[in-house]
Amino acid sequence: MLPKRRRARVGSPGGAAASSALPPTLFPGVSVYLVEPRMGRSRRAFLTRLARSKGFRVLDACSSEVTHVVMERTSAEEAICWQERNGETAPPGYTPPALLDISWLTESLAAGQPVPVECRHRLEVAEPRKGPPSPAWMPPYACQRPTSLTHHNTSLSEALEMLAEAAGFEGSESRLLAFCRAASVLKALPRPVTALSQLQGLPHFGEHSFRVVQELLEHGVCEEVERVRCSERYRTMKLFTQIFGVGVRTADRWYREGLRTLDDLQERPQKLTQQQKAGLQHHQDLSTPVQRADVEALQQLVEAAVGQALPGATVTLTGGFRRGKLQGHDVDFLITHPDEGQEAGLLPRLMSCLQDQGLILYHQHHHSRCDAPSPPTRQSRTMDNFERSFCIFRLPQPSGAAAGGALSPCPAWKAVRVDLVVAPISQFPFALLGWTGSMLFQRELRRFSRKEKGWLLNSHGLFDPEQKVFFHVASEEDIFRHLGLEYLPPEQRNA
Ligand code: DCP
Ligand code: MG
Repeated sequence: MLPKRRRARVGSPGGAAASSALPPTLFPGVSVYLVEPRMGRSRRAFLTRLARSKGFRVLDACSSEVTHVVMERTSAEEAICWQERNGETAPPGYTPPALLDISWLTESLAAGQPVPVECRHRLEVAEPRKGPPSPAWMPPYACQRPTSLTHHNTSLSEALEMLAEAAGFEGSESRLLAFCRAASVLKALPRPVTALSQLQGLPHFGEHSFRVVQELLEHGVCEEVERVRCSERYRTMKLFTQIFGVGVRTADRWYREGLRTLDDLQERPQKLTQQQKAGLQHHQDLSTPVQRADVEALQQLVEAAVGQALPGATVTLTGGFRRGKLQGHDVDFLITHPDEGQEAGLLPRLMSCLQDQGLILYHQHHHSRCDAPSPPTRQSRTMDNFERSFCIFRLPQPSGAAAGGALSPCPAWKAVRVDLVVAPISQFPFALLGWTGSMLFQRELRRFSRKEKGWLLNSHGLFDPEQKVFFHVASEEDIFRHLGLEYLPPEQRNA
């Protein structure tokens, strides 16, 4: 359903006055009619306005004056059925119009005049259409294909991911996933998308994502993306959810209460949890991306403290930085010990060691909620039960470093979000896989396990509910092997 503001505008393709007073035409002998089904009402209105602004004659109704009928994503068979239905009332001697694919119109708009009609434009030609080669086959699950950090379709995937984020702000998980999956398909393509025909046959490209890409290819901008990006709702939800400790539900409640700015929140400290207060207090630093150099400095500090708290314990960088990202919103570390059980009690000791060095501005300890892996449930598929600490580190800065959020002009430290997670060695490969992400890669891996194998996967284990057994693994490679998937290193999991 279109928002009210748009619905009101698109009642007639060219606005209320369009059919009664058509603008002058530059191209006599060409009268265009755009067929609405498949094209959609708002897109038809948009194209009508655009074509008229370039001097084309576009008729609102299909009459005997029409010379060029334009359809979108319509097969030759469907086009001919449409023509037969509409030809029933044609007067004697009437020459049927050309039935054309949208490519004729977009090429004509780009050329600023009607281009000659070629075979490839005609829908009544029931031969296979010539055009750019169809894309290579793309496996449907993101865990079945490598996705590196850099790719060929950044502006398209970013537009879809913004719509995904906005859908998430409205609590629409299914739309969020649909946009994320389409964006992820674009990231995995071997070349830039320059023509819509390249999207043919790709998985997860629904009508909505297709339309967004179409607008971006044809006009360089997508009206919906721009409208959402500039909306007060999106901007406020983005601002609030970026605060440490604030999820979509809280941000939505604040929005509905009329709060819009960080100052609005500061004025109501009684509304805030301790975590959110800490998040607000260090907001400037925390909203500045963490850099690689910070990650390396943090890893040294954490490794030294872990070595003191439990000799032999290991620290592994996970999250986006393990996937090769150069910047991130936080730093994720996974800690374990080669002897099962030795890791018990490690986290409190580690935290006091870090606190004694003045490295912790805030931390929240979450106790492990189970000792042994339990069969994954719907909830535990997204959140695991490992003992963890969500921290804000006070990271010393090398002298002369660029200013962070602290008040002095050349700050001696900056606040950085760090997640410390402790896993027993028997579950370590699953924890490593889960915490390495990306979020979509993990969701797809879990969906693949469930749908294709009938097994349940989470950050604790891989479970066969029929045999009621857990698979024992020694590495991430083992997990991919059990699932019958080609191993993808972390840098190729940027789905
Ligand atoms: N993760 C998860 N479920 C959660 C939290 C995290 O599966 N509830 C996984 C997927 C993430 C990874 O852990 O990719 C790390 O989470 P982050 O939120 O830190 O995300 P990234 O590290 O990928 O990105 P960044 O920190 O740069 O935003
Ligand atoms: Mg992270």
